[in-house]
Amino acid sequence: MKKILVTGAVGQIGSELTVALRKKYGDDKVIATDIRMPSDIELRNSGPFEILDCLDSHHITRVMQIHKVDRIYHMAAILSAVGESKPNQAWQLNVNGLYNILEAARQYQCSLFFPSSIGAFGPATPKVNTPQDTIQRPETMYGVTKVAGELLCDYYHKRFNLDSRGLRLPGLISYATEPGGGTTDYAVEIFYEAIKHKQYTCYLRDDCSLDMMYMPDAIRAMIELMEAESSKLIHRNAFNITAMNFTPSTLSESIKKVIPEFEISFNIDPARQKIADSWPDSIDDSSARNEWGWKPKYDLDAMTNDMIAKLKGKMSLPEQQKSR
Ligand code: AKB
Repeated sequence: MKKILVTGAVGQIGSELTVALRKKYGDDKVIATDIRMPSDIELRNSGPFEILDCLDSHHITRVMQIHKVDRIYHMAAILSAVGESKPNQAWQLNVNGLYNILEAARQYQCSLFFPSSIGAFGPATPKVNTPQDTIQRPETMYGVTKVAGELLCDYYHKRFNLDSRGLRLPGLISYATEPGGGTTDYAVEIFYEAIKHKQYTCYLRDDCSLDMMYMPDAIRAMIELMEAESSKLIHRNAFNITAMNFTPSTLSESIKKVIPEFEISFNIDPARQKIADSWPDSIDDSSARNEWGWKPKYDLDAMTNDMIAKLKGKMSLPEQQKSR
């Protein structure tokens, strides 16, 4: 029976991934870890939780030994916008942290999930329908760490036969835990503001096209990839995946169908706009579809409807119950 370790379990992806993994494999089979305690009561009380810093290699191996871990979802990372303001910390956590996890996975013969990103592409990458195998010369520290991560995971697979697998995730939209420090965070913030104030000032241009995905699809993709038949995986460490493609303008049109009074305005943040401009407008995920059957469930309007319904429910809860 699998014992799964999740790093970064308090973050935007980790918090929902931990709950989904506990539902699938059993509460006691999933060890949630992070450098901070979760405020979310369900996450804290539904199974084992350990404070763990991925830069502390001895502590990683101790936790793995104690819990007899045989699969790792390594979600602890610094995102693109924060990575540009703190490049040193981004390298430390995103590359040295991953290296420590890879070494522990090799030692204890664990399978490993690594989240790469559309940020692993750069200005020289073909912008539209970006192929699976293409130029990767990112100009952000976040992108540099993601390419390094993809290569490290490939290396450990080829050299040590480690079962490493990964996805190039697009921007993720979720209601349970807010994102922090990303370039695509506007696509979450906009929903909170639409419900609270019927107005949102966006820091990206109205026509800035990026690939996106609703969190339930992303969580399912991570679990399905790790369960996929190994022999079918050609691009095991960095599958392009996407579910939808929109601009701030088209997202606002979708929100207006549910909240007709909603208005969007723009106050461009040059730093985050520069990052977004260096990423693809849209990516081709046919390798994921062909090699392990990837298929998203939520398109833009389905995501918008669900997001607004779920956020309204969450916002009407008493303060202490709002973290999920
Ligand atoms: C970010 O904006 O940094 C992330 C990503 C696309 O990797 N959401």
